Parts: sequence; C-alpha cells; structure tokens
Amino acid sequence: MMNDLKKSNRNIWLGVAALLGFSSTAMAASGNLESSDFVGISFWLISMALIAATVFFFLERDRVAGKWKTSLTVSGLVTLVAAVHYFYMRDVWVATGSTPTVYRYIDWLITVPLLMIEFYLVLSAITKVPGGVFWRLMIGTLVMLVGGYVGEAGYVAVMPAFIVGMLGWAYILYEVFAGEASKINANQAPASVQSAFKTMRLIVTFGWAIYPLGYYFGYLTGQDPASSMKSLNIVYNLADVLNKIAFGVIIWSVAVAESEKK
Ligand SMILES: *C/C=C(C)/C=C/C=C(C)/C=C/C1=C(C)CCCC1(C)C
Repeated sequence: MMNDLKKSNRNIWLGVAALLGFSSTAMAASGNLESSDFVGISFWLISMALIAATVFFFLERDRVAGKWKTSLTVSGLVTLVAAVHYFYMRDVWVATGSTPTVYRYIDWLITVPLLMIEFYLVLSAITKVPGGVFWRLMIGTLVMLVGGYVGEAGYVAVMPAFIVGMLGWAYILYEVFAGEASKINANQAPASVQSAFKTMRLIVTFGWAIYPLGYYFGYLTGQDPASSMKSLNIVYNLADVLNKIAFGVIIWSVAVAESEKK
C-alpha cells in the first residue's frame, strides 16, 4: 500500500516535470504564431496532445499488471520523443515558413522502432516469443527508414531509395500478417489481444501508408517539393495522431482489459 502510494506519487511528479520542461520550451518560441497559420497551429495542437498522451500513459502504468507495464512505458516514450520534435519543428515553421522533412526522420528513427517493439511486447505479455520476431521487425524498420532517408537527403537517387524503403515496409507487413508474429497471435493470444493486434497492424498498413505517399508526391511526381509543403505537413501531423497516440491508446485498452480479467 505504502509502496503503491510512493510509486504513483513518483509518476505524478514525472508528469509535472515533463509539463514544466515543455512549457518553458514552448515559451522560448521565436516569432509569433499567426492565427491564420494552420500548419503552425496544427504543430501546436498536436504537441499538446502528445504531451497529454505521454502523461496519461505514464500515469496509467500504475493501473495495469506488471507484464503490461513496459508496453505503456514505450507508448509514453513514443509520444514524449515526438512532442519534443513537434516543439522544435513548430518553431522552425513559424520562423521560416518551412520545415525540412529530414527533421521528421530524426523522430522516426527513434519512435518507429519503439512502435515496432510494441508488437513484440504485446505478444510477450501473453506468451514466450522468440527473439527472431523482435529482430525481423527491427531490421525491416531500419531498412525502411534508412532507405527513405538516403533518398530524401540526396545521397542516393530518390527512386531506388524509395524502392528499398518500400521493401523494408513490406517485410514488416509480412511479419505481422503472415510471419511468425502473426502465427503466435492467431494461435496463442486471447481474444482481446488478437483484436488489438489486428487493429495495430491495420494502422501499420493504412496509417503508415501516408508517409510513403508523401514521399511519392513530394519527390516522384516532378513537382517542386516546396509547393506541397503546407499540405504535406498537415497530413503528416494528422497521421502522427493516429500512428502514435491512437496506436498507444489501443495498447492501453488491451492492457487494462487483460489486467482486470480475473
Ligand atoms: C510516428 C511516425 C511514424 C509511424 C512514421 C512512419 C514512417 C514510415 C512508415 C515511412 C515509410 C517510408 C517508406 C515505406 C518508403 C520510403 C520512404 C518512407 C521512409 C517515407
């Protein structure tokens, strides 16, 4: 009892510290956010939503059984890392009217592997999962992101880089729809986990498709990437709400359901 109390106090302080840290970053913003600047406002709104989600996942960690705690920690880390990036990208946007997509890769290199690990963690909460599942998901993620990055940064021609990135994504989809991860889910997971797993992989299919589409329209249709900057940023921002916050909420809800099962 005493221990529980201490633990939840610690978590609350963690949340408060995070909030204070972020609001001081926010106040240091250079320039003013114009009320007609929809992209800037979407950065602002979503960074707030990401912070709220972070505090929520960290606090709710106290409510779930031990084996589910890591999943919630990871969900909170994803939204925390993204929130810090959003503050930075918003500042750059307000100051310059543009924000290079390459900034997003720094966020993706940390958050996308963490999102991938969630598949492994969710299955690990219910059964023993071979390490190969973890490594295949990780390798697919890195191939996808490094492929995209070397194309966008101009180290490799955009088309071959895009193809390599697409292959990495296809490998991930294979693993969760037909590979070992999908079989473990189908054969060993209780109904609630199976349904969460299915929703998670739909997000990885349709929610994630938004990013390669952005790459395609930005670089492979022959138009000037700068001209689509505004719409591209709004689309990426909305995609992140689905792929980071909603994804975490699905995991939270299965963690609570499984923890409360008698
Ligand atoms: C929170 C951020 C997320 C979930 C970002 C996901 C990014 C991708 C799924 C990117 C995919 C790409 C390809 C499939 C092909 C190459 C270009 C990329 C990197 C945009």
